[in-house]
Amino acid sequence: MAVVGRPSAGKSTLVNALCGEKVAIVSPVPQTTRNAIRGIVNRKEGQLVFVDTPGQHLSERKFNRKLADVAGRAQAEADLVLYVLDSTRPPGAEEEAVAARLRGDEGRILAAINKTDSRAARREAVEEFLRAQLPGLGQDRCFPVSALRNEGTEALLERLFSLVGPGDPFYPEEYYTDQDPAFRVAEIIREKAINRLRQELPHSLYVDVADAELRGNGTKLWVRAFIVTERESQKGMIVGKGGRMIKAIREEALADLKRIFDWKIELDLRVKVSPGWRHDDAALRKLLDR
Ligand SMILES: Nc1nc2c(ncn2[C@@H]2O[C@H](COP(=O)(O)OP(=O)(O)OP(=O)(O)O)[C@@H](O)[C@H]2O)c(=O)[nH]1
Ligand SMILES: [Mg+2]
Repeated sequence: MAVVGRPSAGKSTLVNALCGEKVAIVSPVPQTTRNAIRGIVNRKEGQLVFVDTPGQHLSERKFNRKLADVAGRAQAEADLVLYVLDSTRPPGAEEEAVAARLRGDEGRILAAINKTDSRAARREAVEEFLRAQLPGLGQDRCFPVSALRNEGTEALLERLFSLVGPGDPFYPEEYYTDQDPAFRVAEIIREKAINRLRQELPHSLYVDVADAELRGNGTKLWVRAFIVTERESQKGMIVGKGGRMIKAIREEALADLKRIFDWKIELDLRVKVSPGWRHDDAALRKLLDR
């Protein structure tokens, strides 16, 4: 099931809540997710595979077009589509564009009206929007949820299990994601870097895991990673005074990685400049074609 919606609607937070594990990284900055990221739920009723996608943004820039392609492919390939809407923001032209891509396909869609915990939530406004934009979507397919507080998610899961037909599981039962360790390490570092540096450099960084190997008879994962930025002037911000910023990013990443993996983790984290990587086809392919 593809999970789609505007940037920052809470898609990744919701996938994590549904899976009960940290599958996808989260930040207040739009366009945090850049890849189709799978989160897997295993129960006695069966297996659900969620495909988290990049937020769909109105922009013709190359980077944004590529992110939209990732989301579009996931939406086309899935059996069902979970459309996540942020009830704290008025639905405008961007939301209409997302809804337009779903219109006519209502039989495959469920809607999650998210952030109902917030005082700014306007659930009725979203329901009205859905009635107007997706007339074929029944009220019984719209689920108010708070991904942040994991509320309303059980009803949604039960409904999903009731909708999918029987079939063989795609993944072994102990899997909750299909991401390889190097990718997860890169994503966790990127989450910490975005959250620390969001005022200064929202989208202009990526993380490259240059080397990773198991050491100590397979007890330790050693990783060398680079935070890659577009401009020399940004390098100083990431390193910080006396190296304080990169040290904080490294420590926060390590704390998460220790929770995720059974290995001891050794992380050698550095900063590198790659001018204009967001306009470079080869760099984008490497990042986005997973
Ligand atoms: N109050 C509230 N905030 C939420 C909820 N779900 C997500 N958020 C916040 O919304 C922001 C965006 O969350 P993400 O899960 O990264 O959103 P996303 O849709 O995956 O965003 P992109 O990957 O950028 O498209 C974060 O600051 C979350 O903490 C919710 O249920 N309630
Ligand atoms: Mg996301």
